Amino acid sequence: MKSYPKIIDRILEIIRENKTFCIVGHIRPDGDCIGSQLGLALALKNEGKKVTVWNQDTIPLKYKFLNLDGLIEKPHPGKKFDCVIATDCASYERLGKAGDCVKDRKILINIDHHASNPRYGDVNWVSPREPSTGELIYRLLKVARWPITKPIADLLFAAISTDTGSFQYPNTRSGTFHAGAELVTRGADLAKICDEVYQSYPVSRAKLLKHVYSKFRLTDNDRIAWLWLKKKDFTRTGAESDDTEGLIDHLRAIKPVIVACVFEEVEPELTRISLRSKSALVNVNEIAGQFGGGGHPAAAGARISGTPLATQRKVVAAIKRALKAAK
Ligand SMILES: [Mn+2]
Repeated sequence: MKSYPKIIDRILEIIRENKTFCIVGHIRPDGDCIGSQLGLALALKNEGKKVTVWNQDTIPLKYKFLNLDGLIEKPHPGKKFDCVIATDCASYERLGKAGDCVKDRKILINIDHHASNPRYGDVNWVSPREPSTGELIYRLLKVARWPITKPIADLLFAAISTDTGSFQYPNTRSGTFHAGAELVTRGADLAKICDEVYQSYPVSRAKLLKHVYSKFRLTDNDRIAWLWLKKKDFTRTGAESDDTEGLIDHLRAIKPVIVACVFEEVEPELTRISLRSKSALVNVNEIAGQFGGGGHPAAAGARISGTPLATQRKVVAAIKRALKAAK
């Protein structure tokens, strides 16, 4: 690699100096989080490190094949680590229980690509230009000249593929394809990964999709699409909260829609919102920020307290303001 950020050298120096590691990821882990956590874990193990991998939440069904060795465990208190590495985690709070259980450490490294990341680590490699944390881990391994084995290639390919919407989102760059190409050369099983991740939805998710298409609403000249997912919709369809990943893309894919928003009932007066933007002029990271959330310019989220109707009004109004300002 010709040139690379200096921070990589600093991170490699810390890794070389230490022995016990804990790699932590965010609550409700996605493909990028899981692939990055495990890909880095395998690489460190190959270097003779003692590695623990913790995530507060259960791995979604479609990503179970990535956790073959059962490396990802539930966090528990009372363990000591030389070095804790957080991957793909936009804030310390989003580590959930994993964050609570890794307080006994010498150093915290934060590797992430969320623009809203407040740089909560002792050492921070936060690169919002990168479409996935998986690509950051790939570059770390390249600079370190550590072997990219087939299992690592599978994990990093899954991470990059899922966070780029299969190499489709606009933040996908030529370097992303180079990384993907090398990972396939190193044995990443494209057919298997795509089958597990994109072609293996449970029937419950298909039922939830039926709900999406019958219940979504359009407003502001069809430039905003929004949808509510209530607890009863999950009970009725047998779907779980994990099954909601990617549902919003069906709203985003409607031609006139610029911003898509999904409201998910967490508790009667607590709503999780997901936002997607199709325009470089509308930054949903900023919209989510108004409600204490964050993410990326094109994809962000927040958790909002209050009645569902009040939340819906506030959020839709904020989206309308952003669209107006974008003119
Ligand atoms: Mn990510």
